[in-house]
Amino acid sequence: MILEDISLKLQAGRAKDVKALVQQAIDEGIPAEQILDEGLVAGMNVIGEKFKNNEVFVPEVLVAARAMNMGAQILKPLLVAEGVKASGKVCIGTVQGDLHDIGKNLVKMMMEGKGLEVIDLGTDVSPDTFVETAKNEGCQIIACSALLTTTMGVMADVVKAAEAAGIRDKVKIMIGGAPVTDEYCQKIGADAYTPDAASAADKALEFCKAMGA
Ligand code: B1M
Repeated sequence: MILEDISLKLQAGRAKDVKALVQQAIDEGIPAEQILDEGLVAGMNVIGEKFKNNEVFVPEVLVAARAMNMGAQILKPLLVAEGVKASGKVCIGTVQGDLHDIGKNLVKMMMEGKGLEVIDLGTDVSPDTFVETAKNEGCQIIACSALLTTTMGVMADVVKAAEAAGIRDKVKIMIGGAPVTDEYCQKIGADAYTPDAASAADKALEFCKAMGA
C-alpha cells in the first residue's frame, strides 16, 4: 500500500523517494489529508517513539524530518485547498542568552508532524518576543528551550512577562531542555515540562485540543 511505503521511506530518511511517492499518491486520487495522516505523520510518529526509546538517534530524526518536510511541501497547497486547518499554533524558541538549537529544532519538527503550525523564533529569544508573538499571532502555546543552567532562569521571566501582558490565561507555557525538570516547571508556574521532542509534541497537541483550537 502506497501510504505505508511513504511511512517506511520517511522512517528511512529517503526524502526523494518520499517526494515521488507523495506525488504518485496524489495522482492516484488519494486525499491530501489521508496522505499526510496515514503516510507522513504515521512515519514521523514511529520515528518519534523510537527516538523516545533510544532506538534511533539525532541524525536519523533529522533525515526523517527532512523527508517529512519535502513530502509536506508538496501537500501544502492541496491541504489549504481542502480546508484542512492546523490543529493549533505554537511559537517556539531557545531562550535569551542560549544558542543551542538542535533540540529546539527537533521539538519544532515533531510538533509540525502532529499538524501544529509552529512559528520558529530561533535562538536567544527574549521573554518579550515570546509574549508579543503569542499575543499578535494568537498562539495557544509558548514553547521555550534552554540547554544552559545559566539561561533556564529566563523561562521564569517568560511566565512573568505573559502575566504582565495579560495573556497568561490564554496561553500554555511549555518548557524543556537538558537542565530543565518537572520540579522547576512547577516552581516557576509554567504549564508543562516534557523531557523529549516526541512527548513535547504530544503534550502540545493535547493542550491545543483542550483549548478548542
Ligand atoms: Co554547549 N553546552 N555550550 N554547545 N553543548 C552543553 C549544553 C553542555 C552540557 C556541555 C558540557 O559542558 N557538558 C554545557 C552546559 C553546562 C550547563 O549549563 N550545565 C554547554 C556549554 C557550557 C556551552 C558553552 C557555554 C561553551 C563555551 O562557550 N564555553 C557555549 C554556550 C553558547 C550559548 O548558548 N550562549 C556552548 C556552545 C555550544 C555549541 C555552539 C558549540 C553547540 C551548539 C550548536 C547548536 O545547538 N546549534 C553546543 C553543543 C552541541 C552542546 C552539546 C554537546 C550537545 C547539545 C545538543 O544539541 N544535544 C551539550 C552537551 C550534551 O548535551 N551532551 C552542550 C542534542 C539535543 C537533541 O538534545 O538539546 O537536550 P537537547 O534536546 C532534547 C531534550 O532536551 C528536549 O528534546 C530534545 C530531543 O529529545 N528538549 C525539549 C529540548 N528543548 C525542549 C523544549 C521542550 C521540550 C523538550 O518544550 C518546549
